[in-house]
Amino acid sequence: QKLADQSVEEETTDTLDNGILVPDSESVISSIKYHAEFTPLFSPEKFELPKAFYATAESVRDTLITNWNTTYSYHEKMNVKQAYYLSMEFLQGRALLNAIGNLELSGAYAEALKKLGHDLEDVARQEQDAALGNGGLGRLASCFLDSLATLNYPAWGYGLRYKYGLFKQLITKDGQEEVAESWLEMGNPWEIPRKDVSYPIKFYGEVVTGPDGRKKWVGGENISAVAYDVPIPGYKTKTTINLRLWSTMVGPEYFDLKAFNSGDHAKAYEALKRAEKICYILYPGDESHEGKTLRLKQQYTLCSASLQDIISRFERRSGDALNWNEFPEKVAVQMNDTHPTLCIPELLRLLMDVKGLSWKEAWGITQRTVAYTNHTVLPEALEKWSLNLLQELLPRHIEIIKMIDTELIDTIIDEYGIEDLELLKEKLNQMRVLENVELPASILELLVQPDEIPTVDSVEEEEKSEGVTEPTSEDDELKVKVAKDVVVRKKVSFDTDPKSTKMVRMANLCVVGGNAVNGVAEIHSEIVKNELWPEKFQNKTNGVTPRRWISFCNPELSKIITKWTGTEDWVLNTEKIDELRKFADNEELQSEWRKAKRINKERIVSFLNEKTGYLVSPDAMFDVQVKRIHEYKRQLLNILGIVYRYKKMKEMNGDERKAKFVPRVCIFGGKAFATYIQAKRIVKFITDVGATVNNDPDIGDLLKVVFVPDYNVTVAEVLIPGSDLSQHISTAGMEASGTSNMKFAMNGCIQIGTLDGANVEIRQEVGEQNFFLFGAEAHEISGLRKERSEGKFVPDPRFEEVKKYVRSGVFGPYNYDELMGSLEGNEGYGRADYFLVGKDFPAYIECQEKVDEAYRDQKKWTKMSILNTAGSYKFSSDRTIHQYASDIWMIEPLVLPN
Ligand code: B1N
Repeated sequence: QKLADQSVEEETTDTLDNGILVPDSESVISSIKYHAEFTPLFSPEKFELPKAFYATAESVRDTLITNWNTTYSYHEKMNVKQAYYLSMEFLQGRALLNAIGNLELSGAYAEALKKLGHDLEDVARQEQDAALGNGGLGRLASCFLDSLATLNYPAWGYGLRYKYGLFKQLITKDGQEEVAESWLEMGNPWEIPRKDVSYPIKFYGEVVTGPDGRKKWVGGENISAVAYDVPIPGYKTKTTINLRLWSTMVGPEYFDLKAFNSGDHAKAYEALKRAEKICYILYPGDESHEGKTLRLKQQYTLCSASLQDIISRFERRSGDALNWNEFPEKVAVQMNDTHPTLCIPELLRLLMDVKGLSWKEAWGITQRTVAYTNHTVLPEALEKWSLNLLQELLPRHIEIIKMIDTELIDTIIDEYGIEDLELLKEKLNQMRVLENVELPASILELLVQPDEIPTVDSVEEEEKSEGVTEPTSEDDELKVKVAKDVVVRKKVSFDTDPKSTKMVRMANLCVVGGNAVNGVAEIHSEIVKNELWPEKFQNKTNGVTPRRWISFCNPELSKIITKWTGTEDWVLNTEKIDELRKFADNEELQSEWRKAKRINKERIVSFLNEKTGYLVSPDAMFDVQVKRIHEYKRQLLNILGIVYRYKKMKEMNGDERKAKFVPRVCIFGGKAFATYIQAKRIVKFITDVGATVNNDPDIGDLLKVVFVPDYNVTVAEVLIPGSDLSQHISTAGMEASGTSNMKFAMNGCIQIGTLDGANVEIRQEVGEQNFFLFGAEAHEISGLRKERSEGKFVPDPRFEEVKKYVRSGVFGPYNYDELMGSLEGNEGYGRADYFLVGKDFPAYIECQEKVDEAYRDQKKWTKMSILNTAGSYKFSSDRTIHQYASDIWMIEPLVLPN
């Protein structure tokens, strides 16, 4: 291979009307060749797939960096208000096809690679998923970045650069096994290490007061956060925003040379290891003290480094006109759930202790700057940190948090008064930031009426009545104080329990500290609302990017949408997709629609075959539930429904079976948190059912059950386009929104679901008759649970039958007592069917019969499918981002000049 031509720009042949230069395949070839030659990762003679991927990615990265620089300089010059999305998770998936798709270079790259002897798809498959997230919350952050760039909003993402992302899931005979995923091993072509951008981060230490009266946090453990920038290209725009990920390290001065020379190598590296450990893995288990400290260090690193970066940008852009009161006019910080809550005390600390502002000024600025999105109402997921741990790790922040708590108590007393102390007590317990912490003395004093305050006389009077003849103390003042304290405490009895831990409630801190609080779907936002600041509470229904989740993952369907809506504009203006509605009965569209689905199903067939060895028929209905494994998401309801179906099949002869049931391939996928035993049992159960059913010669293609290992963004991109039915069957009121439900609807999959999260809005948009609804509603749940725990629930005989069948051992030797027992609330199994699987079971299997019936009529089914796609346009993350921009962040798009 000879040295490639480096002058890509000169060979550029085309300019689009948005000013973007489009290189032709020849210039792409020379750029790929150039990088193949100068990226000496692989053998120089050959141009095999891994090398082709890295060279291609490097070549795309050149364009990204050019656009990234242009965007940055323009933002710097215009100095407009900018939004910062802080998230502990970004679930980016693969970047190559997304980048060239957004840059409209897919054609040029496919052609270039073909000439170099490779297929673009094969090259793209070389890329590892960037899995810096657990599930919906992290993927939402990534969809938001795509929309922000596409819509030309001045915005950045901030996160952590975990060395190991989400674990890789293996499915073995024992169920799930976790393996570390080292996605950075071969190098990450999409990141730009910024050794020039780093900030000091401190842990532990102590707070002292300086001669100027300012508080100073000194000593402790000191590390640096170093930036890695990931350019995020928008679709059909030059705007390329930044995802800045922090990595942690220490400078060479922390390398203990003395220890090293004396042979104590471990000690020499101690500080370095301690610093690097912070960014080793996504969400370390937090059962242990060590784990908790590490997670808190991660959260604080994200907050502190990002805010120092934001503040230094604000100062630089302000120049001589620096005015701290204008900070909220230039900066909006969005906290993705409570994980970055420390932003609030950290911004206060930086403004007061470093920049010298007063408490009042700093508090006002902080409240105007930050906002909070809530993603869950599950009590176990609401973050609380022990006061002692925080005190130890972040001593200055705990002082600040106590000040916030005290102000909040004042506000609550102002709002509810002190007449009804029971009410006040209830409100304080609900809303305070600190939990199980005594009220400050100044507040206790407020709560006593003047005529209740003891005097020297009244105290002596009381002493006499209690038979005390000698005065107990000479000090009248002290006596009165003690007596007063007793009165107040008795009266208000804000009893703290010395045995339980004092806690900091992060959601409460976010609600006081932020200017907006939003839920992620209508029904969820209703649940989240609070009465003290009604004006702060909002809804922002989630969305997903139509680029990744329609255009790039489903080119077959995209062609059809473009043809029937007459334009490609729908990718940016999804409301155009609604035009399909009027052709829903059109036979030509219907036949094209089915053909596209068929192609996507065939892709799934070979994918499943490669991953699991099972060979399924594309003629069957593909019935899919893919999401994190969680009891509230009720994979157990799904698999028990399948077991029931299997049992009924076994009771029939071949002809009856064929007449009654539509052939189905039931596909599951999802990871269980490594320490979540019950979730892991569910995985094991599903694979056991599969092993029995799939090898049963009586059943053949009528029923297959497949668990796809290692579900991730890339697997979703294969499964979603080819699904017929998708399941979103959480216990009502428990799934905040869900986002895969939106992706499935966009791809013409029909849903079976409960009235939960965004399902409610999806059903409204696609039409009730195009959605299979079943199950109890959110407002009924607490009553049903009560009934359940009082033993008043009478289970449907079909539910009893199915559990008995499982226990009979048809699915192998594994002991299913624990799993089935959890549905009954037997002694030792904890909450009695808390997720109400038994309650919803009959409605669910009856609804599944309706699904079969509808599927038999392919014309009807196809119409429903078209109407799902047509009605899904609201769920573009472009819509969501416009709403955040105009209702919370107050930012405007800034289009780069040509
Ligand atoms: O956030 C998604 C929603 O669509 C889902 O309904 C919701 O379950 C999900 C602690 C979470 N809520 N909470 C989390 C993630 C990681 C963690 O450490 C909580 N994820 C959700 C997007 O709004």
